[in-house]
Amino acid sequence: MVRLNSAAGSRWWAPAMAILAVALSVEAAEVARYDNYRLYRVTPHSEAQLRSVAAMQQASDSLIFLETARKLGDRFDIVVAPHKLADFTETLESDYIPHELIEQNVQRAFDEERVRLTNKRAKGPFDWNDYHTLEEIHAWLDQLASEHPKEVELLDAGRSHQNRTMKGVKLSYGPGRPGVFLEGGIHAREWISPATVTYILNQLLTSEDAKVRALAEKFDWYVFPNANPDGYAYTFQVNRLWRKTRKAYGPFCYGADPNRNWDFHWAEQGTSNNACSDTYHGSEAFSEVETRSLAAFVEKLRGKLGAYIAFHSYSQLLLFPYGHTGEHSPNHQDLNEIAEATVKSLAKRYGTQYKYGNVYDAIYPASGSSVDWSYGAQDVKIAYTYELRPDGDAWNGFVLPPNEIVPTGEETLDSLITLLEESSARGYYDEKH
Ligand code: 0X9
Ligand code: ZN
Repeated sequence: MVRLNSAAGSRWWAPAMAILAVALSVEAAEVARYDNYRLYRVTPHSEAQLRSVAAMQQASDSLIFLETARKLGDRFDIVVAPHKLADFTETLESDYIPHELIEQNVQRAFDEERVRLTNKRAKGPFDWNDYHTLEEIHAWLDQLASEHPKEVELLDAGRSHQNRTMKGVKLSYGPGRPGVFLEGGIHAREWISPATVTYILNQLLTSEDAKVRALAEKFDWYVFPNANPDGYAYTFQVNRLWRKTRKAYGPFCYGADPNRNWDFHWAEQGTSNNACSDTYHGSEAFSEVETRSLAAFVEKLRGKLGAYIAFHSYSQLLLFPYGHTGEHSPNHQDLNEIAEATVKSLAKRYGTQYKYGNVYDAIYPASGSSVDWSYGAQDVKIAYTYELRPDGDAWNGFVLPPNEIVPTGEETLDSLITLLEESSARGYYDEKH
Protein backbone atom coordinates (compact mmCIF):
# COMPACT_ATOMS: atom_id res chain seq x y z
CA MET A 1 0.00 0.00 0.00
CA VAL A 2 2.74 2.38 0.96
CA ARG A 3 4.34 1.65 -2.38
CA LEU A 4 1.34 3.25 -4.12
CA ASN A 5 2.20 6.56 -2.55
CA SER A 6 5.26 6.78 -4.69
CA ALA A 7 5.03 8.91 -7.82
CA ALA A 8 5.54 5.86 -10.01
CA GLY A 9 2.78 3.91 -8.28
CA SER A 10 0.23 6.68 -8.34
CA ARG A 11 0.52 6.96 -12.11
CA TRP A 12 -1.90 4.07 -12.72
CA TRP A 13 -4.22 4.14 -9.76
CA ALA A 14 -4.86 7.86 -9.42
CA PRO A 15 -7.05 8.10 -12.52
CA ALA A 16 -8.86 4.93 -11.49
CA MET A 17 -9.52 6.41 -8.05
CA ALA A 18 -10.71 9.65 -9.61
CA ILE A 19 -13.19 7.77 -11.79
CA LEU A 20 -14.36 5.76 -8.81
CA ALA A 21 -14.79 8.90 -6.74
CA VAL A 22 -16.85 10.51 -9.48
CA ALA A 23 -18.93 7.35 -9.89
CA LEU A 24 -19.58 7.17 -6.17
CA SER A 25 -20.48 10.82 -5.86
CA VAL A 26 -22.82 10.57 -8.86
CA GLU A 27 -24.43 7.56 -7.24
CA ALA A 28 -24.71 9.30 -3.89
CA ALA A 29 -26.07 12.46 -5.45
CA GLU A 30 -28.73 10.51 -7.30
CA VAL A 31 -30.32 9.01 -4.23
CA ALA A 32 -33.03 11.18 -2.73
CA ARG A 33 -32.51 11.53 0.99
CA TYR A 34 -34.98 12.53 3.66
CA ASP A 35 -32.45 13.59 6.30
CA ASN A 36 -34.19 15.77 8.88
CA TYR A 37 -37.48 15.54 7.08
CA ARG A 38 -40.09 15.27 9.80
CA LEU A 39 -43.27 13.28 9.95
CA TYR A 40 -46.30 15.04 11.37
CA ARG A 41 -49.68 13.60 12.16
CA VAL A 42 -52.30 16.31 11.62
CA THR A 43 -55.87 15.87 12.82
CA PRO A 44 -58.21 18.69 11.74
CA HIS A 45 -61.12 19.33 14.07
CA SER A 46 -63.35 21.36 11.77
CA GLU A 47 -64.38 21.20 8.11
CA ALA A 48 -62.47 24.44 7.50
CA GLN A 49 -59.27 22.93 8.93
CA LEU A 50 -59.77 19.79 6.85
CA ARG A 51 -60.03 21.94 3.73
CA SER A 52 -57.01 24.01 4.63
CA VAL A 53 -54.76 20.95 5.08
CA ALA A 54 -56.15 19.42 1.87
CA ALA A 55 -55.22 22.68 0.11
CA MET A 56 -51.61 22.34 1.30
CA GLN A 57 -51.49 19.00 -0.48
CA GLN A 58 -52.34 20.63 -3.80
CA ALA A 59 -49.99 23.54 -3.25
CA SER A 60 -46.62 22.11 -2.30
CA ASP A 61 -44.49 19.17 -3.27
CA SER A 62 -42.25 19.81 -0.26
CA LEU A 63 -44.99 18.13 1.73
CA ILE A 64 -45.43 14.42 1.06
CA PHE A 65 -48.77 13.05 2.14
CA LEU A 66 -48.54 9.44 3.27
CA GLU A 67 -52.13 9.36 4.44
CA THR A 68 -54.97 11.63 3.49
CA ALA A 69 -57.90 12.42 5.76
CA ARG A 70 -61.32 12.14 4.22
CA LYS A 71 -63.62 13.14 7.05
CA LEU A 72 -63.45 14.81 10.43
CA GLY A 73 -61.62 12.66 12.95
CA ASP A 74 -59.33 11.20 10.26
CA ARG A 75 -55.77 12.35 10.09
CA PHE A 76 -53.12 13.31 7.60
CA ASP A 77 -49.62 11.86 7.90
CA ILE A 78 -47.32 14.37 6.26
CA VAL A 79 -43.59 14.27 5.59
CA VAL A 80 -42.27 17.82 5.77
CA ALA A 81 -39.06 18.99 4.10
CA PRO A 82 -36.71 20.87 6.48
CA HIS A 83 -36.96 24.11 4.51
CA LYS A 84 -40.77 24.03 4.78
CA LEU A 85 -40.86 23.21 8.46
CA ALA A 86 -41.25 26.75 9.80
CA ASP A 87 -44.02 27.69 7.34
CA PHE A 88 -45.77 24.42 7.90
CA THR A 89 -45.91 24.61 11.68
CA GLU A 90 -46.70 28.32 11.60
CA THR A 91 -49.75 27.70 9.41
CA LEU A 92 -50.96 24.87 11.62
CA GLU A 93 -50.43 26.87 14.77
CA SER A 94 -52.05 30.04 13.53
CA ASP A 95 -55.13 28.03 12.51
CA TYR A 96 -55.06 25.98 15.74
CA ILE A 97 -54.91 22.75 13.76
CA PRO A 98 -53.94 19.88 16.09
CA HIS A 99 -50.69 18.22 15.07
CA GLU A 100 -48.14 15.91 16.56
CA LEU A 101 -44.51 15.24 15.68
CA ILE A 102 -44.17 11.50 15.03
CA GLU A 103 -40.64 11.19 13.65
CA GLN A 104 -37.70 13.59 13.68
CA ASN A 105 -35.81 12.03 10.82
CA VAL A 106 -37.69 10.07 8.19
CA GLN A 107 -34.46 8.96 6.52
CA ARG A 108 -33.63 6.57 9.37
CA ALA A 109 -36.18 3.92 8.36
CA PHE A 110 -35.06 4.08 4.74
CA ASP A 111 -31.38 3.71 5.67
CA GLU A 112 -32.04 0.53 7.62
CA GLU A 113 -33.95 -0.95 4.72
CA ARG A 114 -31.37 0.03 2.13
CA VAL A 115 -28.46 -1.42 4.10
CA ARG A 116 -30.36 -4.66 4.66
CA LEU A 117 -31.26 -5.02 0.99
CA THR A 118 -27.79 -4.11 -0.27
CA ASN A 119 -26.27 -6.81 1.92
CA LYS A 120 -28.75 -9.40 0.72
CA ARG A 121 -28.78 -8.63 -2.95
CA ALA A 122 -28.57 -11.57 -5.36
CA LYS A 123 -28.09 -14.26 -2.76
CA GLY A 124 -30.04 -17.46 -3.25
CA PRO A 125 -33.32 -18.26 -4.95
CA PHE A 126 -36.38 -15.99 -5.06
CA ASP A 127 -38.26 -15.93 -1.76
CA TRP A 128 -40.69 -13.95 0.39
CA ASN A 129 -38.27 -13.19 3.23
CA ASP A 130 -37.59 -9.77 1.77
CA TYR A 131 -38.52 -7.38 -1.04
CA HIS A 132 -37.20 -7.83 -4.56
CA THR A 133 -36.11 -5.57 -7.36
CA LEU A 134 -37.99 -5.45 -10.64
CA GLU A 135 -35.23 -7.48 -12.33
CA GLU A 136 -35.49 -10.19 -9.69
CA ILE A 137 -39.27 -10.38 -10.03
CA HIS A 138 -39.06 -10.50 -13.83
CA ALA A 139 -36.39 -13.22 -13.70
CA TRP A 140 -38.62 -15.22 -11.34
CA LEU A 141 -41.60 -14.92 -13.72
CA ASP A 142 -39.37 -16.12 -16.57
CA GLN A 143 -38.27 -19.04 -14.43
CA LEU A 144 -41.89 -19.99 -13.61
CA ALA A 145 -42.74 -20.07 -17.28
CA SER A 146 -39.76 -22.24 -18.15
CA GLU A 147 -40.29 -24.63 -15.21
CA HIS A 148 -44.06 -24.94 -15.69
CA PRO A 149 -44.54 -24.58 -19.44
CA LYS A 150 -47.92 -26.31 -19.41
CA GLU A 151 -49.54 -24.02 -16.84
CA VAL A 152 -47.63 -20.74 -17.01
CA GLU A 153 -47.48 -18.51 -20.06
CA LEU A 154 -45.46 -15.27 -20.09
CA LEU A 155 -47.46 -12.16 -20.89
CA ASP A 156 -46.07 -8.95 -22.35
CA ALA A 157 -48.44 -5.98 -22.27
CA GLY A 158 -45.91 -3.65 -23.93
CA ARG A 159 -43.17 -1.26 -22.84
CA SER A 160 -43.09 1.33 -20.08
CA HIS A 161 -42.05 4.93 -20.73
CA GLN A 162 -38.43 3.98 -19.99
CA ASN A 163 -38.72 0.86 -22.08
CA ARG A 164 -39.16 -1.73 -19.37
CA THR A 165 -41.38 -4.72 -20.05
CA MET A 166 -44.92 -4.75 -18.71
CA LYS A 167 -44.44 -8.35 -17.75
CA GLY A 168 -47.05 -10.71 -16.41
CA VAL A 169 -48.05 -14.35 -16.53
CA LYS A 170 -51.16 -16.32 -17.29
CA LEU A 171 -51.66 -19.31 -15.03
CA SER A 172 -54.17 -21.80 -16.36
CA TYR A 173 -55.04 -25.45 -15.85
CA GLY A 174 -57.28 -25.72 -18.88
CA PRO A 175 -59.01 -23.68 -21.55
CA GLY A 176 -61.92 -21.32 -21.15
CA ARG A 177 -62.10 -20.81 -17.41
CA PRO A 178 -63.35 -17.51 -16.01
CA GLY A 179 -60.52 -14.99 -15.80
CA VAL A 180 -59.23 -13.26 -12.69
CA PHE A 181 -56.88 -10.30 -13.15
CA LEU A 182 -54.41 -9.53 -10.35
CA GLU A 183 -52.75 -6.10 -10.57
CA GLY A 184 -49.79 -5.27 -8.34
CA GLY A 185 -47.44 -2.34 -7.93
CA ILE A 186 -49.33 0.37 -9.80
CA HIS A 187 -48.12 2.67 -7.01
CA ALA A 188 -44.37 2.38 -6.91
CA ARG A 189 -43.64 2.78 -3.19
CA GLU A 190 -46.21 0.21 -2.05
CA TRP A 191 -43.69 -2.63 -2.02
CA ILE A 192 -45.90 -5.10 -0.19
CA SER A 193 -48.16 -5.17 -3.25
CA PRO A 194 -45.83 -6.96 -5.73
CA ALA A 195 -44.58 -9.10 -2.83
CA THR A 196 -48.14 -10.25 -2.05
CA VAL A 197 -49.11 -10.76 -5.69
CA THR A 198 -46.04 -12.93 -6.31
CA TYR A 199 -46.73 -14.82 -3.07
CA ILE A 200 -50.29 -15.59 -4.20
CA LEU A 201 -49.12 -16.59 -7.69
CA ASN A 202 -46.57 -18.97 -6.20
CA GLN A 203 -49.16 -20.54 -3.90
CA LEU A 204 -51.65 -20.96 -6.73
CA LEU A 205 -48.98 -22.84 -8.62
CA THR A 206 -47.36 -24.90 -5.87
CA SER A 207 -49.65 -25.19 -2.83
CA GLU A 208 -50.99 -28.63 -1.95
CA ASP A 209 -53.78 -27.23 0.19
CA ALA A 210 -57.09 -28.51 -1.23
CA LYS A 211 -58.82 -25.12 -1.13
CA VAL A 212 -55.95 -23.36 -2.84
CA ARG A 213 -55.77 -26.09 -5.50
CA ALA A 214 -59.50 -25.84 -6.16
CA LEU A 215 -59.22 -22.06 -6.48
CA ALA A 216 -56.16 -22.21 -8.72
CA GLU A 217 -57.76 -24.68 -11.09
CA LYS A 218 -61.14 -23.04 -11.29
CA PHE A 219 -59.94 -19.79 -12.90
CA ASP A 220 -57.59 -18.49 -15.56
CA TRP A 221 -55.23 -16.10 -13.76
CA TYR A 222 -53.76 -13.01 -15.40
CA VAL A 223 -51.12 -11.71 -13.05
CA PHE A 224 -49.11 -8.46 -13.39
CA PRO A 225 -47.09 -7.94 -10.19
CA ASN A 226 -45.53 -4.63 -11.35
CA ALA A 227 -47.95 -2.45 -13.28
CA ASN A 228 -45.63 0.58 -12.89
CA PRO A 229 -42.15 -0.84 -13.57
CA ASP A 230 -40.34 2.52 -14.00
CA GLY A 231 -41.73 3.82 -10.73
CA TYR A 232 -40.84 0.64 -8.89
CA ALA A 233 -37.25 0.71 -10.18
CA TYR A 234 -37.06 4.38 -9.16
CA THR A 235 -38.02 3.56 -5.56
CA PHE A 236 -35.04 1.19 -5.37
CA GLN A 237 -32.57 3.45 -7.15
CA VAL A 238 -33.49 7.00 -6.22
CA ASN A 239 -36.54 7.87 -4.17
CA ARG A 240 -38.15 5.42 -1.78
CA LEU A 241 -41.35 7.49 -1.59
CA TRP A 242 -42.02 7.70 -5.33
CA ARG A 243 -45.62 6.82 -6.28
CA LYS A 244 -46.20 7.78 -9.92
CA THR A 245 -44.92 6.95 -13.40
CA ARG A 246 -41.68 8.55 -14.65
CA LYS A 247 -42.67 10.57 -17.70
CA ALA A 248 -41.45 14.17 -17.62
CA TYR A 249 -44.10 16.86 -17.33
CA GLY A 250 -42.62 20.31 -17.58
CA PRO A 251 -39.17 21.20 -16.32
CA PHE A 252 -39.25 19.85 -12.76
CA CYS A 253 -42.16 17.52 -12.40
CA TYR A 254 -42.38 13.91 -13.33
CA GLY A 255 -45.05 11.32 -13.61
CA ALA A 256 -48.79 10.92 -13.41
CA ASP A 257 -50.65 8.91 -10.82
CA PRO A 258 -51.34 5.71 -12.74
CA ASN A 259 -54.36 5.09 -10.54
CA ARG A 260 -55.97 8.37 -11.66
CA ASN A 261 -55.21 8.00 -15.36
CA TRP A 262 -57.78 5.48 -16.62
CA ASP A 263 -60.51 6.51 -19.00
CA PHE A 264 -63.54 6.28 -16.75
CA HIS A 265 -64.81 9.58 -15.33
CA TRP A 266 -61.22 10.72 -15.74
CA ALA A 267 -60.11 13.79 -13.70
CA GLU A 268 -63.52 14.35 -12.13
CA GLN A 269 -62.86 13.88 -8.42
CA GLY A 270 -59.96 13.45 -6.05
CA THR A 271 -57.28 14.12 -8.64
CA SER A 272 -54.90 16.98 -9.27
CA ASN A 273 -54.08 18.86 -12.46
CA ASN A 274 -50.71 19.91 -11.06
CA ALA A 275 -47.99 17.72 -12.55
CA CYS A 276 -45.96 18.00 -9.34
CA SER A 277 -48.74 16.45 -7.31
CA ASP A 278 -48.75 12.81 -6.29
CA THR A 279 -52.33 12.50 -7.56
CA TYR A 280 -51.72 14.22 -10.94
CA HIS A 281 -54.20 12.66 -13.34
CA GLY A 282 -51.95 13.07 -16.40
CA SER A 283 -52.40 15.28 -19.46
CA GLU A 284 -55.36 13.21 -20.69
CA ALA A 285 -56.95 9.87 -19.95
CA PHE A 286 -54.41 7.14 -20.69
CA SER A 287 -51.61 9.70 -21.17
CA GLU A 288 -49.32 7.12 -19.52
CA VAL A 289 -48.14 4.29 -21.73
CA GLU A 290 -48.31 1.91 -18.77
CA THR A 291 -52.03 2.37 -18.14
CA ARG A 292 -52.75 2.51 -21.89
CA SER A 293 -50.94 -0.78 -22.48
CA LEU A 294 -52.48 -2.56 -19.55
CA ALA A 295 -55.94 -1.34 -20.60
CA ALA A 296 -55.36 -2.59 -24.15
CA PHE A 297 -54.42 -5.96 -22.69
CA VAL A 298 -57.55 -6.07 -20.52
CA GLU A 299 -59.72 -5.00 -23.48
CA LYS A 300 -58.50 -8.03 -25.41
CA LEU A 301 -59.87 -10.21 -22.60
CA ARG A 302 -63.35 -8.75 -23.00
CA GLY A 303 -65.95 -11.29 -21.96
CA LYS A 304 -63.31 -13.51 -20.35
CA LEU A 305 -62.64 -11.59 -17.14
CA GLY A 306 -64.85 -12.24 -14.14
CA ALA A 307 -62.85 -10.32 -11.56
CA TYR A 308 -60.26 -7.53 -11.44
CA ILE A 309 -58.35 -7.15 -8.20
CA ALA A 310 -55.75 -4.46 -7.49
CA PHE A 311 -53.31 -4.54 -4.60
CA HIS A 312 -52.15 -1.37 -2.86
CA SER A 313 -50.94 -0.38 0.57
CA TYR A 314 -51.53 0.72 3.21
CA SER A 315 -54.47 0.99 5.71
CA GLN A 316 -56.06 -2.48 5.73
CA LEU A 317 -59.09 -1.77 3.60
CA LEU A 318 -61.06 -3.66 1.01
CA LEU A 319 -62.57 -1.22 -1.45
CA PHE A 320 -64.92 -1.44 -4.40
CA PRO A 321 -66.39 0.98 -7.00
CA TYR A 322 -67.14 3.74 -7.36
CA GLY A 323 -64.43 6.28 -6.62
CA HIS A 324 -65.84 9.15 -8.71
CA THR A 325 -69.24 9.34 -7.04
CA GLY A 326 -70.94 8.44 -3.79
CA GLU A 327 -73.75 6.87 -5.80
CA HIS A 328 -73.86 3.15 -5.36
CA SER A 329 -72.98 0.82 -8.23
CA PRO A 330 -75.62 -1.57 -9.63
CA ASN A 331 -74.34 -4.54 -7.62
CA HIS A 332 -73.25 -2.54 -4.57
CA GLN A 333 -75.07 -4.83 -2.18
CA ASP A 334 -73.35 -7.95 -3.49
CA LEU A 335 -69.95 -6.23 -3.47
CA ASN A 336 -70.56 -5.08 0.08
CA GLU A 337 -71.65 -8.50 1.34
CA ILE A 338 -68.80 -10.27 -0.42
CA ALA A 339 -66.40 -7.75 1.13
CA GLU A 340 -67.82 -8.42 4.58
CA ALA A 341 -67.23 -12.17 4.22
CA THR A 342 -63.79 -11.55 2.72
CA VAL A 343 -62.47 -9.38 5.54
CA LYS A 344 -63.86 -11.83 8.06
CA SER A 345 -61.89 -14.66 6.53
CA LEU A 346 -58.79 -12.46 6.31
CA ALA A 347 -58.91 -11.86 10.07
CA LYS A 348 -59.08 -15.56 10.97
CA ARG A 349 -55.42 -16.44 10.72
CA TYR A 350 -53.70 -13.53 12.49
CA GLY A 351 -56.56 -11.32 13.65
CA THR A 352 -55.75 -8.62 11.09
CA GLN A 353 -58.68 -6.21 10.95
CA TYR A 354 -59.82 -4.71 7.65
CA LYS A 355 -62.57 -2.20 6.99
CA TYR A 356 -64.46 -2.24 3.72
CA GLY A 357 -66.72 -0.12 1.55
CA ASN A 358 -67.12 1.75 -1.71
CA VAL A 359 -64.09 3.96 -2.38
CA TYR A 360 -65.93 7.27 -2.25
CA ASP A 361 -67.39 6.66 1.19
CA ALA A 362 -64.71 4.47 2.73
CA ILE A 363 -61.66 6.57 1.85
CA TYR A 364 -61.97 9.56 -0.46
CA PRO A 365 -63.20 10.52 -3.90
CA ALA A 366 -60.77 9.18 -6.50
CA SER A 367 -61.63 8.92 -10.18
CA GLY A 368 -59.80 7.24 -13.00
CA SER A 369 -58.62 4.15 -11.14
CA SER A 370 -57.97 0.84 -12.89
CA VAL A 371 -60.59 -0.94 -10.84
CA ASP A 372 -63.32 1.60 -11.62
CA TRP A 373 -62.42 1.43 -15.32
CA SER A 374 -62.57 -2.38 -15.31
CA TYR A 375 -65.90 -2.23 -13.59
CA GLY A 376 -67.42 0.69 -15.45
CA ALA A 377 -65.90 0.44 -18.91
CA GLN A 378 -65.25 -3.31 -19.17
CA ASP A 379 -68.19 -4.63 -17.21
CA VAL A 380 -66.07 -6.70 -14.83
CA LYS A 381 -68.56 -6.88 -11.99
CA ILE A 382 -66.28 -8.23 -9.29
CA ALA A 383 -63.79 -5.40 -8.84
CA TYR A 384 -61.83 -4.81 -5.65
CA THR A 385 -58.87 -2.88 -4.33
CA TYR A 386 -56.96 -4.17 -1.35
CA GLU A 387 -55.07 -1.72 0.81
CA LEU A 388 -52.73 -4.19 2.49
CA ARG A 389 -50.83 -4.00 5.79
CA PRO A 390 -50.04 -2.14 7.91
CA ASP A 391 -53.06 -0.37 9.42
CA GLY A 392 -53.28 3.39 9.35
CA ASP A 393 -51.52 3.82 12.71
CA ALA A 394 -48.10 3.01 11.32
CA TRP A 395 -46.32 6.16 10.20
CA ASN A 396 -43.93 4.52 7.78
CA GLY A 397 -46.39 2.09 6.27
CA PHE A 398 -44.58 1.77 2.95
CA VAL A 399 -41.60 0.29 4.82
CA LEU A 400 -43.38 -2.79 6.11
CA PRO A 401 -40.92 -5.11 7.92
CA PRO A 402 -39.98 -8.02 5.66
CA ASN A 403 -41.07 -10.61 8.23
CA GLU A 404 -44.64 -9.47 7.53
CA ILE A 405 -44.54 -10.40 3.83
CA VAL A 406 -45.45 -14.08 4.33
CA PRO A 407 -48.21 -13.44 6.92
CA THR A 408 -49.65 -10.75 4.65
CA GLY A 409 -49.56 -13.20 1.74
CA GLU A 410 -51.20 -15.95 3.76
CA GLU A 411 -54.09 -13.92 5.12
CA THR A 412 -54.66 -12.20 1.77
CA LEU A 413 -54.84 -15.55 -0.01
CA ASP A 414 -57.26 -16.84 2.66
CA SER A 415 -59.44 -13.84 1.95
CA LEU A 416 -59.17 -14.15 -1.82
CA ILE A 417 -60.49 -17.71 -1.60
CA THR A 418 -63.55 -16.37 0.20
CA LEU A 419 -63.93 -13.45 -2.21
CA LEU A 420 -63.99 -15.73 -5.23
CA GLU A 421 -66.08 -18.47 -3.60
CA GLU A 422 -68.68 -15.94 -2.44
CA SER A 423 -68.90 -14.28 -5.84
CA SER A 424 -69.04 -17.72 -7.49
CA ALA A 425 -71.92 -18.75 -5.24
CA ARG A 426 -73.76 -15.63 -6.40
CA GLY A 427 -73.44 -16.75 -10.02
CA TYR A 428 -70.91 -14.14 -11.16
CA TYR A 429 -68.85 -16.58 -13.20
CA ASP A 430 -71.78 -18.44 -14.74
CA GLU A 431 -71.94 -18.39 -18.54
CA LYS A 432 -74.99 -16.18 -18.73
CA HIS A 433 -73.87 -13.59 -16.22
O1 0X9 B 1 -55.67 6.50 -3.88
C1 0X9 B 1 -55.50 5.41 -4.42
O2 0X9 B 1 -55.24 5.28 -5.61
C2 0X9 B 1 -55.62 4.14 -3.59
N1 0X9 B 1 -55.09 4.36 -2.30
S1 0X9 B 1 -53.47 4.55 -2.13
O3 0X9 B 1 -53.24 4.98 -0.76
N2 0X9 B 1 -52.78 3.13 -2.29
O4 0X9 B 1 -53.00 5.44 -3.11
C3 0X9 B 1 -57.08 3.75 -3.47
C4 0X9 B 1 -57.73 3.54 -4.80
C5 0X9 B 1 -59.07 2.94 -4.70
N3 0X9 B 1 -59.80 3.32 -5.84
C6 0X9 B 1 -60.66 2.48 -6.46
N4 0X9 B 1 -60.66 1.21 -6.23
N5 0X9 B 1 -61.48 3.02 -7.31
ZN1 ZN C 1 -51.79 2.74 -3.95
